[in-house]
Amino acid sequence: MKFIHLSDLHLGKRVNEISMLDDQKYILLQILRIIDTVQPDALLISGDVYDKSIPSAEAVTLFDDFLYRLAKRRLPVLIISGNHDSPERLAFGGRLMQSSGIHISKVYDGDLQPITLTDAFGEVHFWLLPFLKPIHVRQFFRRKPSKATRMPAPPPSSICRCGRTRAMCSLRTSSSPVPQPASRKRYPWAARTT
Ligand SMILES: [Mn+2]
Repeated sequence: MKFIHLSDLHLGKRVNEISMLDDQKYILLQILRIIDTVQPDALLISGDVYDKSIPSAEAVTLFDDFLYRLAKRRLPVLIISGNHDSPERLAFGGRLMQSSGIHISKVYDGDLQPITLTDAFGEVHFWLLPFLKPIHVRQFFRRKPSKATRMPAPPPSSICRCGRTRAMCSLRTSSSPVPQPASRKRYPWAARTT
């Protein structure tokens, strides 16, 4: 399967207070031209559609126009949200757009189903896993550690006076005195300064 992979469009980005929107408009037109020439089976947009989680109206309008032009070409589009995107805002209207071939990752809820596209060689499965942090997925993967992974407590006889297990103890022998911090009495100048 032949597909074009895009990411990090960062639509609406400003650099040193200068809007990149005109450049981004130009780049998206160039991408449409490449699509018309290359004729891919799908377009992937892998995160950071926008530069901010609340994008500017101009950035939203630009992306809306881009999606419309892609849908008119009957080109399947697969989009995931990146760390700059708001997954909820990017997913707005996503289920409605599916019938137009625009597939946007939903807000992660522990359940992921692939989008399956087919070409002359067979099926290709796309798993739209958006950018996630451990805090987003932890609630869906609560598992107790298995018995095999739980470490048994060492028997008391194997613990050295220094608190480490005998195997880990650098003293190697339990009869050696545990080193104590040097007494301040040995350094009379230290006592004078306090
Ligand atoms: Mn990025």
